[in-house]
Amino acid sequence: MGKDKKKGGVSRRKILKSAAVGGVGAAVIGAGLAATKTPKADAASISGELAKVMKERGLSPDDVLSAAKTYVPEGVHDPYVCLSSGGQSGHLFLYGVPSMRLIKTIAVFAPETWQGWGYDKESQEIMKGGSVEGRVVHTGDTHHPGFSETNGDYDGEYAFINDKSQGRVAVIDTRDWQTKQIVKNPVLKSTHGGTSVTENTEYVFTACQYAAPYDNKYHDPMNQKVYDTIYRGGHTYWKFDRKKGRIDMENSFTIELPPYMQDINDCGKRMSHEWGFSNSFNTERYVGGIERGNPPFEAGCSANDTDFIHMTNWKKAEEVVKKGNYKLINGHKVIPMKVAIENGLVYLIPVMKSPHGITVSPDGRYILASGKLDTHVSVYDFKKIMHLIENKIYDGRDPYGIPILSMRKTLHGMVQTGLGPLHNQFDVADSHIAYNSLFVDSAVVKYDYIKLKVLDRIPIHYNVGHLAAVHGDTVNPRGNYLISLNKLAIDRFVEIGPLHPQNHELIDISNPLSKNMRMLYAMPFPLGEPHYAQIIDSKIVEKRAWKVYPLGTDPATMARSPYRTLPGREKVVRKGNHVEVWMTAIRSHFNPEHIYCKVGDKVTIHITNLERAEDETHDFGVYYFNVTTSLEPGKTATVEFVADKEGIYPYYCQEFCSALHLEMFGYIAVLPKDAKFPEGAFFNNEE
Ligand code: CUK
Ligand code: CUA
Repeated sequence: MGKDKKKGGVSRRKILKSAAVGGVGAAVIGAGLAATKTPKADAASISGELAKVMKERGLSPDDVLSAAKTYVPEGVHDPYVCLSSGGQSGHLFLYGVPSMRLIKTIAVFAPETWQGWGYDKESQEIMKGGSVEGRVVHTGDTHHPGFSETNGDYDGEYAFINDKSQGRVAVIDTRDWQTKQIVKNPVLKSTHGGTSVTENTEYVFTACQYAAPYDNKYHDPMNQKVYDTIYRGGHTYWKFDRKKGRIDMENSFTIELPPYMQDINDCGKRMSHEWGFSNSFNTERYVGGIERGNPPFEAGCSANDTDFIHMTNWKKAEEVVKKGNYKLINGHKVIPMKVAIENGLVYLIPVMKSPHGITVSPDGRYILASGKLDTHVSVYDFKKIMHLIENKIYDGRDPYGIPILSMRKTLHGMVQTGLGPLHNQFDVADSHIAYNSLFVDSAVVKYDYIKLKVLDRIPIHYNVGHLAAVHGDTVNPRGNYLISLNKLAIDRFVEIGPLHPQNHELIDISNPLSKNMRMLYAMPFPLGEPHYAQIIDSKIVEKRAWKVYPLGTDPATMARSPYRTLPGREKVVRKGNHVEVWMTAIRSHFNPEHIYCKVGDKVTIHITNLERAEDETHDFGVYYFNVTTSLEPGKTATVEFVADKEGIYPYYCQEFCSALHLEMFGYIAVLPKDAKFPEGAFFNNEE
């Protein structure tokens, strides 16, 4: 059966109103359902039916209210989309809010066969761009997605994502939500913090995690002196070229930092615009040695009562780099610590024991840090910080000479939220309301970060990491929904063995003045462990999304592919032992349908999907050669392999594109070296 996309659905294509439904009783919901689901039925009869369903399914009025607040009718778009990291899957995921319907896997650091990611030449080249010391590494650990921003709010044009495991950053273009670039940090092995962006996406900021030598050589990790002098962390500022939509490696730089494990980071806003902040742990510089009877890292790295917030000034750093005051290490500009100190680029502020999250308030004045082993969120006041910096009032220096600012003199105050506070998000600007995740307590706390008062608390299931609110880390948070990205999901979903999904719980925060956060929905997330996520207004991204590609587009460049093939221009050419094919695909055939080559030939197939109709995707599945691609309407993609074995290799379209989809196939015929090609094996329609 074919899929006729033209029929139905269109009339309901609207975006739900952004505001969450607030304060409706079950009876009103009955009427609402009547209005959207079955327009001809009257409200009274639906209410009767609703009561019956509630009874049969054991639903309370509360459950029904939650359902009404999350239900998005068939054919209606969600008002928001959530861009979630996908942890060890190496991907990103996009789902609608409040329906929690999964919309897309965005393949980034790891191969993904549906989209041909890592299996066609164009994506293989992008992956190669992120090579790790010369090796193409196909694993990734995505943590903190960040939308590009204009004036401190998401503009939704690009998204960035870090790979903690390999110290990489990727750029995604939201015209087609595809990865366009992967870059490897030339000096840092793992970058955990970030990606967070500066107010106008001048830079994408990532902080180091595990300190290591910059030089990729051996230096004994258990020798304290070696560790102290050669191991290094850093803050990397990746220059983003908005016009090209790519990171500009040439104008990116790293500020050298001590071998403390810099952790989560955030960019300043407004008054703190020029600064980047990160937390850190292991300011002890503990080198471990569990093998020799020493305490493990977990103990040695959390011995001190305080660690450091690191703050670096990218604006001044930019000038220092312009003056040539940097070292080139592995071809990358590094501002040595000494230069950074002399130029006032770096300061440390003590923060409670083994901190984790750090988030800058919408107005840029307050920096919220929470300590995993502390029960508080520490709220630092940027004005107090700047007062100390401007007057050079230091509490001493760390062993590397970096000025330390007094914790007492920079704190606005602390608010006790509970056990294991990790991350923060903000409610509508000027409300001064933030939400704090409590990993150990398995709860989310709503609090006023100016009055330092806890307002509300809700249990979650279980062990929450990050939180995401609508535009919740921008200058203009929108409130309404909060997602709790939980690590454990014990007992929440159908039992399926030892590997559990994570659990994303949707919480209603539509009334910032009310005390009642309200649990709405739980979504199992079975695709790697998400860390951070950002929720963006759907209207912003829908405006930008392309419906189809202009005919012959290479998504890697978003420009016309040199291999674009128009109907009638298909050809198969053999030069030496290279067979090159210019192929087209349209319902429901490939042209050519037969490709001849000989054992040992390199085979390159450029395929253009000639379709102009939306969602008429074809693709190219082929036996044995371990290549594939997705062919969205208008796209040109290339697969390449060596025909190393004699035989017949069927290929076909794997998308059910029409009634005659099964007939959309062909053969690659690999002849023995000494065999003769049949008549018409090669053709060339060139003018
Ligand atoms: S980290 Cu995972 S819960 Cu990478 Cu932002 Cu805190
Ligand atoms: Cu094209 Cu199936």
